[in-house]
Amino acid sequence: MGQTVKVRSPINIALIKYWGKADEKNVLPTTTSLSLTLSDLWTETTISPNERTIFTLNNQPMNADEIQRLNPVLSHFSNTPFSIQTFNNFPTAAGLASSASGVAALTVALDRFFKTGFSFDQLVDITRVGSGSAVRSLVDGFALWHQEGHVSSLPNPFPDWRMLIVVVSKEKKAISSRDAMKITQKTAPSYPSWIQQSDVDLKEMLRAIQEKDPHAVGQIMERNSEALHAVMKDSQPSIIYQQATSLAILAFVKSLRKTIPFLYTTMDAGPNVKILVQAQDVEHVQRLLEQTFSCTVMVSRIGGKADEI
Ligand code: 2P0
Repeated sequence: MGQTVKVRSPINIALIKYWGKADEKNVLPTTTSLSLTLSDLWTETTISPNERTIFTLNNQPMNADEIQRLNPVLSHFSNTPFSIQTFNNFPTAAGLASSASGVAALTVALDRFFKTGFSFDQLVDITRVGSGSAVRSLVDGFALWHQEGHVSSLPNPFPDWRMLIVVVSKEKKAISSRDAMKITQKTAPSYPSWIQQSDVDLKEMLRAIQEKDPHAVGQIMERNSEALHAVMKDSQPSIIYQQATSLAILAFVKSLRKTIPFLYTTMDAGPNVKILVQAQDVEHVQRLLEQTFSCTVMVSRIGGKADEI
């Protein structure tokens, strides 16, 4: 410990979703998930020596609940006091995976600050208990978070891809992913078949990546997202993150495909819609979405991982 360290972690968007834990204590998922990081949407965490430990998020002191949630990560490091300043360059807690990039940045920053010498697999184990999907921000390319807990990656053969994020709402979500996935697992009659279909989707996705078939990747991503929202809806009570505007955007994107064939959507635990698009079409699609829905559309390049800057 000693010098100030600054770490930036990109968010990640799952193409094959994670939704449920086989082992809650060790945060082992019921399915293997696969994602890409977005290099232009990130969390930056700065750790400096300090007389007492303080936490800020976007320049505001973090509340006790938020700090408590970081305990499973913090407990692996020295309790020598330090200050942690965290900044997100995107709306926090709006289905944009802020916990994933936040926890990935925190783990890597603590590791560098205290010069722990943890191996990559040890960092994955520590990160995972802070937030399962955070482990997918620790690697570049297509990140695979395996059912057994470890992480691997595949090179991304599609350098001209971009991701658009249509911000339908910046509100904090009504129910956390952590609680919502528990409800789905316990109550959705279709949860076992969701697991089976996820396995099929993963196998086909890996083949599509290997064969460098962008449309197959997009189609599997879209159907995997639709299945996630269907199994959420099947929970009792129903979990619905999609808003009327989200559904209208999904339909609009489908209709745009007649003229721009490479456009595929995915959604997470929030109302915002993510669209996979080719770089050459970004400006046109962004303008159409902004004009039609009067909402902000963020654009990101793809790639990157949590690392010191
Ligand atoms: C995903 N989500 O694969 C899925 C799709 C949201 C929808 O991973 O309980 O914040 O900390 O492991 O990682 C969000 O869940 O949950 C998530 P915990 P996490 O991206």
